[in-house]
Amino acid sequence: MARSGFQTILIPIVVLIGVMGVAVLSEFKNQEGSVLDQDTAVIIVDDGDPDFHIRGARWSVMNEAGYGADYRFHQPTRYDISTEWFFVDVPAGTYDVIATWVPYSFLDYDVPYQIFLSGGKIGGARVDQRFGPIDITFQGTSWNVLDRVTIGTGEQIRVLVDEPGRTRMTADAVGLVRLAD
Ligand SMILES: [Ca+2]
Repeated sequence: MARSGFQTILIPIVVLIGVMGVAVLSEFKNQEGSVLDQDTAVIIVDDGDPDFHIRGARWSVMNEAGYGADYRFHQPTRYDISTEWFFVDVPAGTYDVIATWVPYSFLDYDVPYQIFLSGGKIGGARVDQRFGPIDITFQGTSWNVLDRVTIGTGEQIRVLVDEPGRTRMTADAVGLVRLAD
């Protein structure tokens, strides 16, 4: 059956609108992602990075989950443990300190993340690692906001977890999200 003149015009227009719609949607997604990817907006220190430090025995590197597809898992031992995330050369400003971890039902329910600025403790939060973080999503990972801090020029910020050796916990990434001035 031959197409009418109306169909001949209408079909290409419908296809064109569909293609334009897909293009606009993908552009919107890219713009949204690029804002969060700027170095000045979010700074992440992951386990295994040079600015991540770990102390104590019976830590295992796990690769099946976590931010960057890795995290550390601690089995109980009699030696005390600690993990630290250092942030150097951070531009002055106000930041939300965020953390992610891989949860298991048998992990510690009271893991203390402490935040230090140039030597002094300025805040932190206690985390129940039986449950995963839920506050925000960034780069496909869920994070909790530990605290909000203001950093001056040249100050160093670090996040410390200091626990007895009997603790079952995981250590993954910690980040700084810069807030608008
Ligand atoms: Ca990781």
